[in-house]
Amino acid sequence: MIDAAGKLIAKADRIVAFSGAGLSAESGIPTFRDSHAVSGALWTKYDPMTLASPEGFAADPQAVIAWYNWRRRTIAAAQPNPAHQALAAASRNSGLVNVTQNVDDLLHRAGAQHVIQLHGSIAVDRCHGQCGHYEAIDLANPPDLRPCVRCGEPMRPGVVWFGESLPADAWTAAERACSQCDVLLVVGTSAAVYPAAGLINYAKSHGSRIIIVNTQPSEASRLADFELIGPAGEIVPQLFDR
Ligand code: BJW
Ligand code: ZN
Repeated sequence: MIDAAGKLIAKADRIVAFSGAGLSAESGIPTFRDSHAVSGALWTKYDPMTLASPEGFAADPQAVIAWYNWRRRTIAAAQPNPAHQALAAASRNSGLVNVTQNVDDLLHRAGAQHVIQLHGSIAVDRCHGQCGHYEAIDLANPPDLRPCVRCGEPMRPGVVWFGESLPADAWTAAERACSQCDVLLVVGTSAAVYPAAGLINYAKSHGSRIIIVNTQPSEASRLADFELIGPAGEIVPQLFDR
């Protein structure tokens, strides 16, 4: 299966990698369905789906910021894994486009070009009051909950929460890439969160072949031409090793 999928990639002109939290799991970053429990932490009484929402932020902004700052420190201490490295090399060498749901910076740190972040970036804060103010964040030393210097509303992570729109420029670029690719390589996503997960069906309906890499079946399994079950850090490099 890996050999046949690798041959498909080798002969493809245009490849898009569509990734999720499983891509960064082997770098030590928990996925959304993993336990985020840390004994005594402020946010452990909530689940990640509650924390990643405007309602969660309104109910307990301190807990939401504490959770994001814990994740920021985890990301700062993490390193790109062999799957990030392989996708980054393919982006440099053959123009592979990375469309990712991940908010971490591990593809960038692996040297990837063409990275489209559908759910924003954890490396910036933005004004929750939507005055447009942004600030870059030192992931190793993130700031506590604080007001926007421009309008006084709270600052929040520059990510997309449930019920919020995806960045229009990122969405447009992702749709364009997925409508034109020969192969969509889907790595480490449950494919349960929309509209991002809809890109898989969108690419398939525009003629792309679908290769899925995941440690278990996902919501997208039925769309796969090749479903490769196993860790991304082991399988993805083999797909480009020819
Ligand atoms: C490995 C591995 C290894 C592990 N190797 N694999 C249409 C239909 C139904 C619902 C909706 C719809 N349209 C909109 C909705 C509502 C909602 C939604 O989708 N809800 C679902 C839960 C049903 N979507 C939204 O609200 C979106 N906004 C929107 O649609 O705006 C329009 C609108 C406006 C107003 C009202 C209504 C609509 C926004 C979605 C934003 C998602 N945000 C988050 C948080 C980002 C910030 C942060 O990081 O904190 O994005 S939620 C979370 O889920 C995060 C992720 O990017 C996203 C996807 O998760 P992902 O990456 O797939 O991770 P997991 O954990 O789910 O899966 C990991 C996978 O890896 C697993 O399969 C493992 O097996 C695998 N794995 N180790 C390979 N080593
Ligand atoms: Zn503001």
